[in-house]
Amino acid sequence: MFIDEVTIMVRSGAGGHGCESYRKRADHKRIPDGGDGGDGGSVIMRSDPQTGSLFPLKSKRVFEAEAGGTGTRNNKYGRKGADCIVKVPCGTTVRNKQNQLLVRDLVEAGHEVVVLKGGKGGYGNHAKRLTTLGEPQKELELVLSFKIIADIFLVGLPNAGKTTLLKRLTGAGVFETEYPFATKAPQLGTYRTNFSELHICELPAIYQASSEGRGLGTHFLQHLERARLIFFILEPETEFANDAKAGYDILSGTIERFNSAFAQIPRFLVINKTDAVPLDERVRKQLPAHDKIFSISAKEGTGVDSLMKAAQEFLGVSSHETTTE
Ligand SMILES: Nc1nc2c(ncn2[C@@H]2O[C@H](COP(=O)(O)OP(=O)(O)OP(=O)(O)O)[C@@H](O)[C@H]2O)c(=O)[nH]1
Ligand SMILES: [Mg+2]
Repeated sequence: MFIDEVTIMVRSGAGGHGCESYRKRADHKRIPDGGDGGDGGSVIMRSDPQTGSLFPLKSKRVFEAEAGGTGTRNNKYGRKGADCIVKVPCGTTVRNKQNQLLVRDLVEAGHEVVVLKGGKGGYGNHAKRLTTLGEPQKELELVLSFKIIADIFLVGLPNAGKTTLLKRLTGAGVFETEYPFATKAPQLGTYRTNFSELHICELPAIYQASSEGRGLGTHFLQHLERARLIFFILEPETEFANDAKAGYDILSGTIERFNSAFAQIPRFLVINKTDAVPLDERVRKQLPAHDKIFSISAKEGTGVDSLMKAAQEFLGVSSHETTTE
């Protein structure tokens, strides 16, 4: 299941208490020998490329680090409590629920933030210090929201062939279906050549009434925030629009209504299924001239190589071997 927002409770480990103890020397003098308490564990959030969504955090909502051990006699320090590491997908924003302030944006793999530092252990009475208690446990409620990081997003009307193209490009374990609205959540795959990798994401279908919350709604369009390039997957003929131009208008209108800043994201217009229905030249001329237009068949593979070559060039990744002299 795909979850893009979740609220969790995190608790740091309390510091262990310092120990008050005395050892009796041969001359009967009492020597203080109480050890310090160990520090409590911290709660750390880490972005992890192996974690695909916030779903694993949904069921376990409380994350707690270990408390530090109590100091003991004979100058023995308490054990340090283990940290609690919460793994989140790359692209997770962490906010404090109470004040809504941003704690950190965890974008790159391995980025970390200490969201709650463990309590300091108390002093023992060794070295003639006063014994103190360890710092208590602290807790914090955090709202995590996840935006997919991908180079290319596939958006389109229902049944346009987004899944078919994703599967052809990335070999992702997704399956095309004859019925519309089959893809209910964003699907990810990696397009690999010998020289580079591109992350591709199919978003669920958009149609005329999506903005009113019908079909699958438009909530998932928030993932376009970090998009570098969008492929608008269009069809020469579809039951959801009169022609490719009308389909394009629905997609671009819906995306721009969702967030007007998304109008700036570069787009390629990809007319699919041209094996079955050729694109009418008249319609092609109506499509916006400033966008790049490609005719492909995701099913048969025609045109897909030139589409990806253009995408790689556009994104500045190499599509061929470069030799160094
Ligand atoms: N003839 C032809 N059929 C295609 C092509 N690409 C996809 N299809 C067919 O179109 C139907 C829908 O394909 P999907 O890839 O599931 O489409 P989608 O855009 O992911 O659909 P939703 O996720 O349900 O919105 C399937 O029956 C595919 O076999 C193509 O290039 N040519
Ligand atoms: Mg699909």
